[in-house]
Amino acid sequence: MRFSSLASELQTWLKQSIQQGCSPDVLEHSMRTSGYQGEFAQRAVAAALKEFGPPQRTHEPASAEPPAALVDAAAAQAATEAAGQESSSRILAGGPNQIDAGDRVVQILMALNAPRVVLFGDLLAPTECEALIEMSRGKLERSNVVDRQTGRYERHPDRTSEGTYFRRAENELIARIETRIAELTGCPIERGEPIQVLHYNPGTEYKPHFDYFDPADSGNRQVLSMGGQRVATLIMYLNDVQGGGSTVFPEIGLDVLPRRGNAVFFAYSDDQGRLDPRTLHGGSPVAAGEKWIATKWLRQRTYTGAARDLDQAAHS
Ligand code: PD2
Ligand code: ZN
Repeated sequence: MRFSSLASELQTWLKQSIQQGCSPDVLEHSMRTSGYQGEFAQRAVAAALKEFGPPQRTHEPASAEPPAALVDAAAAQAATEAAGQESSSRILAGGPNQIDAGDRVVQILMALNAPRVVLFGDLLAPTECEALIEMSRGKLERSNVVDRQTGRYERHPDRTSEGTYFRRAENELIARIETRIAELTGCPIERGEPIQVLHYNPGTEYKPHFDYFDPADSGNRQVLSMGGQRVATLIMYLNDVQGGGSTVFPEIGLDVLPRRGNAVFFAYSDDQGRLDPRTLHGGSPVAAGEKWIATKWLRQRTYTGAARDLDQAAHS
């Protein structure tokens, strides 16, 4: 892992903590309790030590908490509670109204704690939305799902969109958006699956489903071997839809309306670290006009599959 690939807030925290003399153990522990995966914390600390040398003194406590990892916030809360400490039960520490995602300030329009759902505004600029649509138009194919038993990809009446993919950092725009998402979520770029762009014509939809893979299903063995479980979804809306096409969460009665540049983020772990069935969600039928979205799924570990390997989600 390169130190420079870490989110800039995390880089700053690591640098300052090392300069203050924090030991690697303390740094790793602080990161884990802030929601970072153990393996990721270990590698990030090692990369920082390579950059800034061993600490001058050891066993100093970390002076402040590392920036929260949005993706693993549920794990952070579970760790806090397991340690007998009171949890603030806030997704975004300090309750900011906006987040500096590096090259763009992103608005927070709504945040729900259980399940963890955050609605962002202005994540993408209008020109970026238009460019993503234009880049995708000529190469759309009917979307598939994976069969739970066989693992084979097939068309399914529950998912009638068409879509296409972009390899990680395939071009400057994709790389820029991926870096922004990593800054925003605290989830390193490597853990992201390639961006998928989906297009819905009137009448098409994606019936309610889970984006995580049921480990009990034999057909999911292959997808789970390519970076572990999915932990969160980010759906970016690329256009305003004339009618219908909202992203619905039927278990919690939430309906997110598509607005160009906005995005809905949701993480699947509950505060015990278990997969949360309240994250059941779907894309409701487009009633008028068309709908374009770009999705980013985030994994537990580095995603090692090809773009082709992502065209699936489990059915409810
Ligand atoms: O199009 C959507 O709003 C939508 C809803 C639920 C997309 C997905 N899931 C997905 O691509 O997983
Ligand atoms: Zn989905």
